[in-house]
Amino acid sequence: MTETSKSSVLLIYTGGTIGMIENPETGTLESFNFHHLLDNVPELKRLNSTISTIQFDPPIDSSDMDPEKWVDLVHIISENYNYFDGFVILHGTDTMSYTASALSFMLENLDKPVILTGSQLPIGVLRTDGKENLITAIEIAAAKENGKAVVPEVCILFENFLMRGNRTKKINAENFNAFRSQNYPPLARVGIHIKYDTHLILHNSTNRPLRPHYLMDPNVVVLKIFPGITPQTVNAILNIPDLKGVVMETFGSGNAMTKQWFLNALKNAVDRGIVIVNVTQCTGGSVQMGIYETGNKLSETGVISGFDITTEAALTKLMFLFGHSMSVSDVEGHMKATLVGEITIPQ
Ligand code: ASN
Repeated sequence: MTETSKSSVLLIYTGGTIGMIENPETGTLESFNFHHLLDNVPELKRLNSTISTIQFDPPIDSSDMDPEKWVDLVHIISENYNYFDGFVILHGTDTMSYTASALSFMLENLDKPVILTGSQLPIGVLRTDGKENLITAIEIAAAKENGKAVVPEVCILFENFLMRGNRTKKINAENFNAFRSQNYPPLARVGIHIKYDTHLILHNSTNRPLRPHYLMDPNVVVLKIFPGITPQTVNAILNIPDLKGVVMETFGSGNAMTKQWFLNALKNAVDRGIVIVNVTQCTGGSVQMGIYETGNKLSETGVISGFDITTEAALTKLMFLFGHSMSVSDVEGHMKATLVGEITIPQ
């Protein structure tokens, strides 16, 4: 039986469409304040949990999210950690997968739920998806079994699915089902009941207390390969001053051009200590550099496989690892291993 009674949840409002309101003069959606949001969901008072709130001042569109604000979130969670059973972060959908990925690395030894949600339509709009998402997220953050959190992970709850945050991508700008976790099954399916798939959920097995991390190095970049990409473009990116890590989005199972200028540019960057992680441009599946000659050639340059990691998780993981001043070989070692369930390592 899942117990939700007497749980306390901290609701952190960062902004996003869920709390926006239409500016009558310009017709654009702008962030509004938290009280407006709560006024529109009187149902919250009927939940069994005690809910406390805190808001970003000012609330932001999630396009303005950045590593400093992830640090703010980590501060809020760690300073309130002992007073709450779970945390719900209301967040814009556009960068929600980046924030969920970053927090999964920054909150080491997490043993309480941190559930991100938001909506496609503002909460004051009649057909809003925000109410259901908010209420379900609180229910999940409050859920306990034998006194322990049911889902002690950083997750995204959106419409019908509860997903491991660092496995998600925003895949639709229109549908209410806006997120997918292609390479890992949902942790729960939300319908009339919330059905948890308990064997898929990670539990902190160390028994160590929460260890919050506050250091992220932004000297990373995404290089998306496309047919016709020029040497000027590739070289300009790989020679960015202070660049430490590259998430290289390649074709299919990790393939890219075999042109010599390209392979030389990669090898040269790797020799200068830049970590280049190969991830696929596809929304699902894994990099397997041994399958095709093209992938093999990439391997020979020193590019490493990201396996089935998402771009969002690879980028924030590089920021996190370099933020802790790790050596290149340590960063490479960690990129090839899973820290918090972000990669399926092939057997
Ligand atoms: N632009 C909004 C945001 O990411 C989109 C949303 O929340 N649906 O903040």
